[in-house]
Amino acid sequence: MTLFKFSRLLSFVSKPIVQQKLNLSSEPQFLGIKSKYTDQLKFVNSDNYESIPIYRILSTSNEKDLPVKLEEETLIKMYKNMIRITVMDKILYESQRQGRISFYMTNSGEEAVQIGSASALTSNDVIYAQYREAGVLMWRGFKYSQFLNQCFSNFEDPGKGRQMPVHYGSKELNFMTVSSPLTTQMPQASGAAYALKLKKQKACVVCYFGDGGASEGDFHPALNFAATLDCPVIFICRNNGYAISTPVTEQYRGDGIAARGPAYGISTTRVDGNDILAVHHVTQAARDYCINNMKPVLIEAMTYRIGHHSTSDDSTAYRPSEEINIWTQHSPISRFRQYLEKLGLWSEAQETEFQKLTLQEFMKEFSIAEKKLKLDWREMFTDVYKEMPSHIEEQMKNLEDHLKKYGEHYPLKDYKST
Ligand SMILES: Cc1ncc(C[n+]2csc(CCOP(=O)(O)OP(=O)(O)O)c2C)c(N)n1
Repeated sequence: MTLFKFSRLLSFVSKPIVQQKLNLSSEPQFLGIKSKYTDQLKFVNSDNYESIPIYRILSTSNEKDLPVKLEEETLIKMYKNMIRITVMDKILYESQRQGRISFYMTNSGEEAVQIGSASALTSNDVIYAQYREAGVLMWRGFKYSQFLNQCFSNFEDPGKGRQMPVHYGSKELNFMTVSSPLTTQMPQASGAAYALKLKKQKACVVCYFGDGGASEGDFHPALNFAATLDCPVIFICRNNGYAISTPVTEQYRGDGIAARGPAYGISTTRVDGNDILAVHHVTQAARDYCINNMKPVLIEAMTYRIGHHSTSDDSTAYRPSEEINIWTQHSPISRFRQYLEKLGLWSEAQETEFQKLTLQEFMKEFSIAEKKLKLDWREMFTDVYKEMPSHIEEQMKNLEDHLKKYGEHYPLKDYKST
């Protein structure tokens, strides 16, 4: 005992004591904080905090010399994709009302956030979405038939008809499959970005989420891990004013979502989400920064959810219809269309023609997808684990026996059979 104490004392004494002398009267020496001392007692709050401005390009005053230079072809492609989303939304929304699909969520009002950001990325960038980002997938080349196969849960849905409509995913297009629990994709996105960094890939992860989602616990580790582990991930918040019936005024008291970025040490900006060129520009700049510096970025895109939350919601029960009308008139689509018309790149006649063709094309795919059978019911038991364990195999067998006896009570004709 004595010997042990003595040797510990010796080792302590033998180490040189290099303690820095703290000078408490001048610069603070606290680890990790770049602050000054002050003799003024002050609380930082919304009265003295300067709100983060909203970056925009498409205003009436400065449209001659925009900081974004895009080929005419690209501008038209961007606009056409915005229209394609609205056509798809209209048909799928109405088809849910007719009971032909079980559920749907529209994207109206947010087409510019989706197409503006997607068009600034490369196909190597990995997407983690919430559920209101169909345009991102569309920009990447997801076909009408693919959207439809998922919504109809038919045998050609790569998700094998297991999830609700709009829970899209595409391995080929680097778009992770959507899942319902809000914000679980956020820490996963940080992790995926960390993996990209380890693999030294010149790509980033882009993670979309809503203003409501940002109140989830998972938002915080996602941002903190991304910052502390220097992950090349762009977080794009679609701040559309509502989380179902909860307005943002009840969601937070701070300066939106953007204000939280610097608190995590993340480069942050706020953009007019109804200005497609501004969204494109910030996403492009964020991507460059993210990949060159191996650091995360937070973008808050200010927009408005013009449609109902989903087909299970009637938003006029909690917000005035005048509010919806105002945003409909100033929609991201009408703003971009005005710009293109001024450049002579679009016209009323082109609009009518394109809407007509898009509708025809979509309806053709719709009737094909609607008629397709569902997968063999046995697929309900596969992929729970990679290999099917014996107890699940037994459950499958039980159902098989059950259907042999009582099959007439089930819609088996809608399913493929082996
Ligand atoms: C963990 C979790 N809690 C609650 C829900 C139910 N829910 C689905 S969408 C939603 C609102 C999300 O709002 P926001 O993130 O702002 O996205 P928006 O629908 O406006 O695009 C809620 C509460 C859920 N899916 N997951």
